[in-house]
Amino acid sequence: MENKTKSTATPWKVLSAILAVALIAVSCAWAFTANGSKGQPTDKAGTEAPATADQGKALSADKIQQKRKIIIDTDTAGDDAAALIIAAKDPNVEILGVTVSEGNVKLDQAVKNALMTLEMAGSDAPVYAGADATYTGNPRNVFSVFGKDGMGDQDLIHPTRKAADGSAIDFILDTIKANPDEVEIIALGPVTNLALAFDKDEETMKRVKRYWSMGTTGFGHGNATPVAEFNVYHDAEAYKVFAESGVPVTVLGLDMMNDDVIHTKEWLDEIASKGGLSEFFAKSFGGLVKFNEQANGKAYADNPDGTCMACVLWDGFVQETEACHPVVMTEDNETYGQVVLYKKSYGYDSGITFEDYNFNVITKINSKGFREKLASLLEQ
Ligand SMILES: [Ca+2]
Repeated sequence: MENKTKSTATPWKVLSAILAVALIAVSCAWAFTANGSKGQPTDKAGTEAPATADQGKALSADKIQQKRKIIIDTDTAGDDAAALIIAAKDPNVEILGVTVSEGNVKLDQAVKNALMTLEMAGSDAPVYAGADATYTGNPRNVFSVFGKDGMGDQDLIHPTRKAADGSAIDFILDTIKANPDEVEIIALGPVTNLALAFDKDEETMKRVKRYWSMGTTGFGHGNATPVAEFNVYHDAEAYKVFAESGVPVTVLGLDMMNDDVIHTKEWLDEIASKGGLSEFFAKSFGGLVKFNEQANGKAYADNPDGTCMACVLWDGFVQETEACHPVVMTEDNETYGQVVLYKKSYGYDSGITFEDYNFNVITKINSKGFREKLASLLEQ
């Protein structure tokens, strides 16, 4: 019996010892894991923090790579300035360059306006001078509703930088070649620069990730004529090259200018009183307010280019679009600058259909809070 007892007690002790060692091992593993999953430290909120400074840098580099790469093509006046500010203040955007053409004002003035706006907004994005005449060379009316200098004639424009060397057209093509299918181009003026770039190298222009255009009347009334919007009317031949090339374009027309994206004189005065970039922004609309007061009996300014940039950059701003085939009218008559938009979703009595419906025309925007968001960006 005694031997039997001894013989059963010894394996029990061995088993106990094994269990004790196993428990210690499990405890150590738990303590190691609790110190930070995957061995990394946690911050006070319990979220993972980069283990080393190098890893932190790598994360930042990733974020920079994920930024949207954009080129802004502009004939800089007041509402273009608003668009440039919105883009310059967006941490998720890299402005690769700003290309300028004549339009609202002559080329030299538009370049200075772009440089000054970027400087005020804290951006050192390069500015390239482009077309100083229309696509055909025929002079068009350059009367500016934004004042003689395009920025309200308030003595706002004293840039310390100069335009970058080289042509805007070459800059556009070289940048697309260096970043194929990654660059978005946002057109805020007559698209003369883009049309010239299409002429020079259409294949490269087809490697743009997405085009955005503030242009056309949408499905509404024009501002240059009853059927034409200013940017198209100023250089319809250029818009024809651009629109009828078949590249996909998201289009903001004039019909989307609702009360939320219109600035009253009272609101602009309130913004101007804040000084700094707010004052610069508000005063740049002074010419348009004056024009509307005299021509339309109301002191207000709409902001199509600023609204277009919100469509590009603000999540959920664009709510609905309509796929259309554009035909741009260039005959020298009442229809000059009209863009006929054939809806893909509509069956026309004529039976007419097209191979491509490359225009996505915006038909609904979520513009509530546009002014408030803009005001807060201006104070950043
Ligand atoms: Ca413009």
